[in-house]
Formats: sequence, C-alpha cells, structure tokens
Amino acid sequence: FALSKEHPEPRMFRQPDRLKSNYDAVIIGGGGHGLAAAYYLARDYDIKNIAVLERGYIGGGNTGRNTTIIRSNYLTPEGVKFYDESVRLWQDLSQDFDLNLFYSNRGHFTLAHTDSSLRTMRWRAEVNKHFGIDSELVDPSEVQKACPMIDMTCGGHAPILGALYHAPGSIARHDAVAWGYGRGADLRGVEIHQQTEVLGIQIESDRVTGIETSHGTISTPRVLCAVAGFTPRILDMVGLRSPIQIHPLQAMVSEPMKPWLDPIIVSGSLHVYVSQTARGELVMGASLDPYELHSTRSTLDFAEGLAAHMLELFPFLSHVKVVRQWAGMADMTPDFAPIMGKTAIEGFYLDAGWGTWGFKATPVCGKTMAYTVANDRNHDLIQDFSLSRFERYELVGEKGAASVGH
Ligand code: FAD
Ligand code: PYC
Repeated sequence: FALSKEHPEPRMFRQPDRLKSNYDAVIIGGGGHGLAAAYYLARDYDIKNIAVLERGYIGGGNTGRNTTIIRSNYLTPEGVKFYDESVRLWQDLSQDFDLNLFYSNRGHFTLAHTDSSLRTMRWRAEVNKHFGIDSELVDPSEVQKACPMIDMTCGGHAPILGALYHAPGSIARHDAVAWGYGRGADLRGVEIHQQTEVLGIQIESDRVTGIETSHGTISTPRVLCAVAGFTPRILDMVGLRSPIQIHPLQAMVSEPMKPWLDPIIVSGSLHVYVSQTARGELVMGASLDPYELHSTRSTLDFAEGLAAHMLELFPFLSHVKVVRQWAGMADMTPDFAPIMGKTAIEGFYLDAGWGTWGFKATPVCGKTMAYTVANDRNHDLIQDFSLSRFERYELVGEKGAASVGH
C-alpha cells in the first residue's frame, strides 16, 4: 500500500489487507478511545501485536460527531481527578503526535439563569478549587466582558445571573485526534482494520478466547470493548448486562464567520453549547433526544429548537446559515459517569458509558485502559467507575456537571 516511490509510506496509517489468526490483544472500536488505548499499549507497555477492529472508518462514531469541549470542571472528586489528568495530557498531544490537533484554550462559561443553577455552579467551583482546578463563580459583568455580543437578558426571559468560569476549557479538532492516535499506534506496529465488524466473542470457562468478525475468526486472550453507542450489542455477545441506554445527541455547524466568539458558552437552561472553530464555524449542540433510539439520523425539530435558543443568546445571528447537522449515539449511564475496567469475564475489558462527555476523556481513557489491559488490574484513576458499582449502588453522580441539559 505504498502510495508511490516518492511517498513509500501512507500519510496516516497502513491498511492491512487481511487479519492474522492470532493477536495479543484485540480492541473493538476505532474511535478515539480504542485507538488511544492501542497507542499507549504499544508505546508504554510494548504490546504491539494488536488489532483495532472498526466496523466503519476510524473516528466515524461519536469521536467525529462531538462538539469537542474539553474541561475538568466536574462535580465529584472521582470525576474531577480523572478529567484533570486528561486536560494535562491534551496539552502535549499535538507534539506527541507531530500532528496539529488545533487544540485551542478558550475558557469555558457555564451560564446560570436561576438561583438554583448559581448554587450548583458555586458547588462545582468549590470542589474544583479543592483539587487545584481553575474554576470560579463570576458575576454577569465578567460574562459580558468576555463575550460582548451576548444578550445578557436572553430575550428578556432568562437573564444571566452569573456563571461558572473554567479557564482551562478548550476545543480541538476531533478527527485529528483519531488520526493522531491511529498513526501513532500504526507506527508502533498496531494493525488497524477498518470495515471489519465484530459479530461474536468466543468465551471458554468465563475467559475470552477469540473474536468472530466479518472477515473471519481470530484468537486472542484480551479484548477491549470501546464502542460507545454500540456497547449493549457487544455486551449481549458476552452475556453481560449494564444499565446503559442509547439516546441520540445532535449537533450542527454554521457557515464560517470572522472570529467573534472566543470562549466556549454553555447554558443548561437554554439547552445550548457553542464554540467557534479555527475556521470560523460555530459548532453548536443541544440536549439529548428524550427517547431511547439506536440511530444517527438528525431531525428538523432539533435544528429549529437549537436555532431558537441560539438567537436568545445571540440575536444578531438570525441570517447566519446552518451548513450541516448530524447525530451521534450517546451511551448514557444513570449517574452520568463512565463504566471502565475489568469485568466478570476474564480478559474482557470495558470502556463505555461515555454518553455526552467522553471526548475530553480520550487521552486519559487510553492511558488508564492500556494500564488495565497490560496489567490485568484496574488503574487507580478508574477504580470508582467499575460496572459492578451499580450492583452495590455506589454511583458517581455527575449529572450536575454534564453540561448538556437532561
Ligand atoms: P466512538 O468514537 O463512537 O467509537 C466507537 C467505534 O466503535 C465506532 O467508530 C463504531 O463504528 C465502532 N464499532 C461499534 N460496534 C462495532 C463492532 N461490532 N465492530 C467493530 N467496530 C464497532 N464529549 C465531550 O467530552 N465533549 C463534547 O463536547 C461532546 N460533545 C458531544 C456531542 C455529540 C453530538 C455527541 C454525539 C457526543 C458528544 N460527546 C462529547 C461525547 C463523545 O463524543 C463520546 O463520548 C466519545 O467520542 C466516545 O469515543 P469512543 O471512542 O468511545 O466512541
Ligand atoms: O461534556 O462538555 C461536555 C459536553 C458539551 C457538549 C456535550 N458534552
């Protein structure tokens, strides 16, 4: 698959034409999480005989559909420590990959329009500060100063009373994250198999032994499942149950404009989050669709509803065009925290329950899942996110920091 004599290597990664019969580890899902785990397994643990199996193309799942907000202003100590480590990793990724991820530090405002949301913002700010994270409650004048174009009354019916300001809040180019991890893994010997769907998982005496795919069967002692919105289907294959439900989450993008929006603006009450990309487009999203559905179809209702709320915040946008809209399949957990680590099946590891919040966690998930797979022991940072927490009713309640109205 050399491109030409002048370019003997592919620009991004090789495309092996067939599967081998045996791998030391198989990763299901070529999203950011699966590719990051492959990268760190190869780089940090010297486990290189790995296949990443992707039913479509890499980054074509939620990784390439998300609104790319990166932050660590969570509510629980478990969450704050975990996401903080991710924010740290993000800062060096472009250099690690030698690939520009357009990582851009913007600052992140979560607007409060009611006394009760101000209270939650204060709570989050205090937990964050306790763990050394740069978050503070600010008054409306700070919002106005950072974003002069905003209508502080929001059409007169939802005045902005204050905000949680989180200076480290950032955005990045989502596809490039998949490519960066994919290329880095490939350079270290990992095989990436696109258009290769996992159809079954072989288990003997509660231990993984192999995988059935659309291109044949392979044997392996270790399987990492990182398939986000497809998690219930894979769990069915190994006879595990989880409380995950799949809901569509939609987003849309405007035509490019001159830069006018520096920070990331989030309003849970108005069901809006928005940032402006390096190319000038507004990337906008809303709440989850309120019904369970395994689909990536986007709807007119969504575009109309989101546009109406955007105009409450920014009335001057009324003539700006929306150029694209889409949906992802969000794997929602009851406590809005992920499910990570070892499972009751030996050699079967889970990285799931990433719902509407998992893009920012891509680096730390890769690192901690690589550790967990390599050592067959949960990494310290993910101890509280195990699947078995639901049996023990030990939930990690992150709903108040989920950023998307629910
Ligand atoms: P994915 O990128 O979905 O990768 C899973 C892959 O598995 C897919 O490519 C799929 O094709 C593959 N797969 C599935 N089944 C099989 C099979 N049987 N065989 C082989 N391959 C299979 N998070 C944030 O932190 N910030 C945000 O601003 C944000 N905004 C969001 C906005 C939207 C509209 C959506 C939908 C999500 C958003 N998220 C956000 C959440 C975030 O996108 C996800 O949590 C994250 O991208 C999950 O990454 P992943 O690699 O686990 O999953
Ligand atoms: O987790 O910050 C986030 C987020 C914003 C939009 C969707 N998820």
